[in-house]
Amino acid sequence: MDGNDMTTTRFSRRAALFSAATAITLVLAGCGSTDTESDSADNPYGLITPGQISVASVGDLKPYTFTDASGEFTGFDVELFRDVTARAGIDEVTFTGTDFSGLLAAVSNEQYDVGVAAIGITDDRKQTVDFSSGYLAGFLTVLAKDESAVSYEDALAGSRLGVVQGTLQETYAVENFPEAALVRFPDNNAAISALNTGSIDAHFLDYESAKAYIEQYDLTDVKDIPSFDAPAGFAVAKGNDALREALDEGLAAAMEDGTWKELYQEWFPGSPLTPQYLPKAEQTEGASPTS
Ligand code: SNW
Repeated sequence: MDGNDMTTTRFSRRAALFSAATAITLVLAGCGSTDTESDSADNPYGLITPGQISVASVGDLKPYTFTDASGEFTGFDVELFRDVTARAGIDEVTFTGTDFSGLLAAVSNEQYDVGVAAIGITDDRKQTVDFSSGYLAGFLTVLAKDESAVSYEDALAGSRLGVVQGTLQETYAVENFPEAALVRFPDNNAAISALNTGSIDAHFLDYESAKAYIEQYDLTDVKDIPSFDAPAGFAVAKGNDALREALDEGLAAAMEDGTWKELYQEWFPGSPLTPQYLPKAEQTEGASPTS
């Protein structure tokens, strides 16, 4: 059975369930029941499994989202998401590692309730999913073994440049590094292995992950490119407004009471704070992201 068959089966099952549920609702409605109201009271955010939120993520984007030694998901985005969902009264959160290239489609197909993986909000992606408000604005980084390996001044012409498929880095490279030979990888670990063994000259990824890999291996940050116009957000299926609004409310509360700031400083020590995500009383104190 291929992926399409599975999707079809799932949708037809859902359709069958839906018509069964509709029939029951109509019968109950005839008896004067308020079944529709109690349905939304039991599952106010339209979760696939009521009371439990399933999250599509990636396992190798340290320190945003990654699996620790015991296989547990953690990182800035993960812990912020747990905090935000707890505020919405959802305590059961299950994370699954997926390939980034299929992540938004999986959320759109309702295989998962949410996508959490430093996913930059863009108009392009908004055609597939809806997003919470932004919660993280940073840089895209070109990482190489050493400065002499590539020439940024020549827009990486002739260099073999790794990108993870489906990322903003891929889009940016196609537009801005036309003379580079792009090598697409399913995830960062595969790309970093290729960089370490010399089969690519550089890898293009998110700034904080680049920093983490620099600490782990002997690598160099060649260039940081601002991506503040595409802050990361939580992705939900199109039209799931109840869930999106609950996430927005939780995010606003986590920013206002200093939780966002605490998590940011824990996971991204030394990185500049973004003023608009700080408590209102502190917003003038923060460094601007361009400083
Ligand atoms: O656009 C940035 C945002 O400003 C912040 O720095 C967090 O990362 C971004 O959302 C970009 N992230 C990439 C993307 O959205 C890669 C995500 C990934 O590798 N999972 O395509």
